[in-house]
Amino acid sequence: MDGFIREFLRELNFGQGVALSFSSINDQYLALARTVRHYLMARWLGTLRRQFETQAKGVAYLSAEYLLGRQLGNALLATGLTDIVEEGLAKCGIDLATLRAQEVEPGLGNGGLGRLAACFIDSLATMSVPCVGYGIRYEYGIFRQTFEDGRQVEQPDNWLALGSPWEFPHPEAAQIVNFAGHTETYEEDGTVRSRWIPGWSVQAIPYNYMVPGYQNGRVNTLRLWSAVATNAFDLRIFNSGDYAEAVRAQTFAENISKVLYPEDSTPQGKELRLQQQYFFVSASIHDFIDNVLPADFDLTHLPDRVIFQLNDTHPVIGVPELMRVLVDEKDFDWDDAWEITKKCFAYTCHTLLPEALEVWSVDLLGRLLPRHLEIIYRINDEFLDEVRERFGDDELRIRRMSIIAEHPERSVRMAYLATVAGSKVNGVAELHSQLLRDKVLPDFDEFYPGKFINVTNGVTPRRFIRLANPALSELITDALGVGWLTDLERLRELEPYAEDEEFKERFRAVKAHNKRRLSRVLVDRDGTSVDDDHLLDVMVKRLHEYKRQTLKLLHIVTLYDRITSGEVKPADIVPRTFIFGAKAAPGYRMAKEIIHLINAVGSVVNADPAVEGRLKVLFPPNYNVTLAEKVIPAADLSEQISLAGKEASGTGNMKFALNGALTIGTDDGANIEIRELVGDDNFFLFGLLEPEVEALYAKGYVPSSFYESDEGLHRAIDMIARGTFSGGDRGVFDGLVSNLLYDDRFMALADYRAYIDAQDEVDKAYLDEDRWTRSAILNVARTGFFSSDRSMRNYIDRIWHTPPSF
Ligand code: GPV
Repeated sequence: MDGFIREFLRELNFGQGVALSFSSINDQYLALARTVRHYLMARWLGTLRRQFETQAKGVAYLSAEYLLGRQLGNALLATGLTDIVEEGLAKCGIDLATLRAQEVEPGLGNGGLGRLAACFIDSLATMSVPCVGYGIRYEYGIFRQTFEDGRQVEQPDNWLALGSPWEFPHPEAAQIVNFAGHTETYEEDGTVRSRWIPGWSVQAIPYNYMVPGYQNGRVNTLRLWSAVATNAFDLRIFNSGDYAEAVRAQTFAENISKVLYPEDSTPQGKELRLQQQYFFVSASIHDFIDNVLPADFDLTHLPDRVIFQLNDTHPVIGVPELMRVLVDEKDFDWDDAWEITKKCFAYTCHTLLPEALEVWSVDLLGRLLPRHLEIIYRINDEFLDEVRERFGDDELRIRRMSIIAEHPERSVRMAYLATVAGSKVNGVAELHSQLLRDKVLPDFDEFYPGKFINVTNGVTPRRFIRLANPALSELITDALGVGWLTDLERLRELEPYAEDEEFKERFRAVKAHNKRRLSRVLVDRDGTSVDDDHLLDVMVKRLHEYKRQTLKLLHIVTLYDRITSGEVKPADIVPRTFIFGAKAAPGYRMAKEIIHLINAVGSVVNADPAVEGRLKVLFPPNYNVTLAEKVIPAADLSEQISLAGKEASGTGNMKFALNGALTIGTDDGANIEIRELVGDDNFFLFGLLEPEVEALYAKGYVPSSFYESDEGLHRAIDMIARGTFSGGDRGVFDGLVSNLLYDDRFMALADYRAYIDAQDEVDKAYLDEDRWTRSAILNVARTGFFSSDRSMRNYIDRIWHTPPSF
């Protein structure tokens, strides 16, 4: 401990340049972060050295998003230093928790997809599998959400403002990334070759982050790219005296990594976004070839050294980029290059929503990346030749399968390109993978037998159990001993404890403790609180119509109606606190109206004395990883109520179950696998099944018929329409109400009655404390499958073939 104190004070004095007695909390946080970093450094350098020596095959995970969450707690956990640091700081009169709270989380992702990437790299480091995570160092991450009069207002997320102690910039390892210009052919040794004459370029500066394994001596690397103007470009204009133009050029270049697109599941068809994608993928592929491989490496053997995993379609432009590098820069012939490329990529699809399948117009691609467009055309021509060889001149099939779509405008279907190039294509939960094969890409499944597989998502137990829920972790360790955190199926051994009275009592105490902890956090940040004796009912996830936050609202309005109409006495209902957490994409109008309605319902319900405090609706703004770590461990009920067939997997659902919340959910995504594991008695299932949804769409869905025939629904919708939550103004939620009654794409009204009935079952179950506790313990005991360590084992065995290295 004395060693730690010395190092810490040294960082404070020499790194921050302040004396302890004059230091701010931020000084102390930065000094502590750098001190903890020292303890990981030997492992990091060791990992890099051994990796270079062994030249073992590794994963290059290509992802436009990494939703990392705070780093300090995880770094302390990885080193096993938490206790020493806590005591050492206490001797200096400093509270570790205060310093941890000072960290601004790097919000370099939107939601599930970005958080999944962060869980995966954590698991790979913990399993000693070589991996480099590649992505973008956005200067501004996901916006900070505030509410004004109940409406979402976005603030910039200046996460770097107070210092960024976890990153290591390496300007000397910059890559040049080119754009635009034209292509030309030329002759060399009697063969006609192509080359790209780019129009402009930027520099990609890598910033390295440590990805520590859990107490295993390994530290992998996350390498995020930042864009700056090339010096040459800059200086030439500057010297010509056009200073404004020089500044403009710089701004233009630096815009590329300026801000994360706050879209979730819908591609924003903007040129800048395509620039971002090519920027990080090109820099990453060159970085791997130049800096990870030895200088004399024969790229014929590239597939023995790396697999580039495409996290959805965002990095798919890497496919033509690798082809371009091999053919244009490294003189491979086309066929050899294609054989190599096909083995080097694999593709994960994260959606089924047709509007979320990314396409780029040929016009834009041709302007920004002319050589890549030529390469994509050739890949497509050769692919369609193969299709013709197999199926004859089936023109309809050819049109269906073409990587190039002709309508509404000529464009490149990035998911098709990824499927043709990828050695494997995986969905993220059983149902999703099945629907991907049967509904989204059936021609490709027929054409490529064995290419489509499932890998069900997972979450890291280090962050989402050990760090987020220390009280539960201690209880588990008391029962099972150590070792479960890296072998999460061992949670099964908790099953007998579901009948153990003392254990059950302690389990309830853990929940109560976590609720009080959450309550303190909410008091601090928003001046709200959670009542101890309330059922805590939580729906946290991006705001999306398909996820159906409106269905949750209809339930709350129905309960409110039961009270205000006199149907039930407040004292006779199970008291509940509802927590919503959700950001809406800034341009997604319906999502923003739903946010407004949640806040409006909250204001009315929370203030109405008739409710006698038995219902409470909280919507803490700016839901992020940091808040998730406090909310999830406190929850009793997890809301996973997407329309069946729309949520690819969900990963929040897994975090809740592992923390002992019961799920109320539809037969969708990974909910299905959760229910199979925990058992019907410990899961509240409701709603249409996916085939029923399809049948109802096919026969013609008329939402208003449900409104007409269900009194409770009728009353709930009328309350909203009448202005109950908008001071009598009927206009405010008119758009939302009309949407529900006359469109309701995601069938909230069709599932309303089943949902309300299931919620009434929840109430009954909650009143039986013993039964509830038993179910909650069984949820923990039976969901060890959802560790991202298991997901990673699946990827390794079925796709990557990258065994643990050392
Ligand atoms: I596509 N997902 C996301 O967060 N952003 C996206 O752009 C796309 C998908 C999510 C899915 O919606 C979740 O169901 C899934 O659990 C998650 O990706 C991780 O696979």
